[in-house]
Amino acid sequence: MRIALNLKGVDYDAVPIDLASGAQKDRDYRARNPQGFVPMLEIDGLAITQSLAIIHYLEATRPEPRLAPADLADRIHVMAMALTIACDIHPLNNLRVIKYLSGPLDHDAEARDDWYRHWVREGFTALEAMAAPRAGRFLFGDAPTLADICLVPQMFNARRFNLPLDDFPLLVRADAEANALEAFAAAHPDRVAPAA
Ligand SMILES: N[C@@H](CCC(=O)N[C@@H](CS)C(=O)NCC(=O)O)C(=O)O
Repeated sequence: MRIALNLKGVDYDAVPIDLASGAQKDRDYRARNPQGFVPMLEIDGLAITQSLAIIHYLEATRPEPRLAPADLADRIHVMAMALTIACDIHPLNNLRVIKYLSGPLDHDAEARDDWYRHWVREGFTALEAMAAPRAGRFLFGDAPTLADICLVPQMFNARRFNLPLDDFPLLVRADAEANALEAFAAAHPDRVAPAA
């Protein structure tokens, strides 16, 4: 969400939520966002949850610069790559899933990390093949799209879990190209104020 806001040039105030301490589950926050996840965006009198819904809203209301190609077939291809990450990779390695593995299911850190790397490796393998026919500097062509917006945080996460990335040269290149842009760099967790 931060990357999309930056690319669109939308100014925002960030309200950090400390996920490690479970602040996303606070009653006050859940009253506004029943899923108890971040992000949530308050904009134009709306409170929007789900990153892809937020990005869809930004794209519809602030069309420039485009985050998906104008041509329908190209746009659907970009959307499929974004969904591969947002629907099929990320949910399996989300904090609450990882915590459930080590908590109620009593798996040790090695099993938990194996789980993480297995699903990301499988997803990245598919994504690398999907990107291959149309990739340029980015996952699609030479300008960042929705697919790169989803990719960059997942790559950050993959590195945290020491997933070898040698088999994914297109993903590594798109990630590097994206991070060289200020809109992406400014959204990096290290550049965002921690929760109080
Ligand atoms: N599908 C949602 C996922 C949101 C989500 O899972 N956010 C994570 C942080 S990246 C979260 O709030 N996790 C809290 C938890 O798992 O308890 C989206 O794309 O916005």
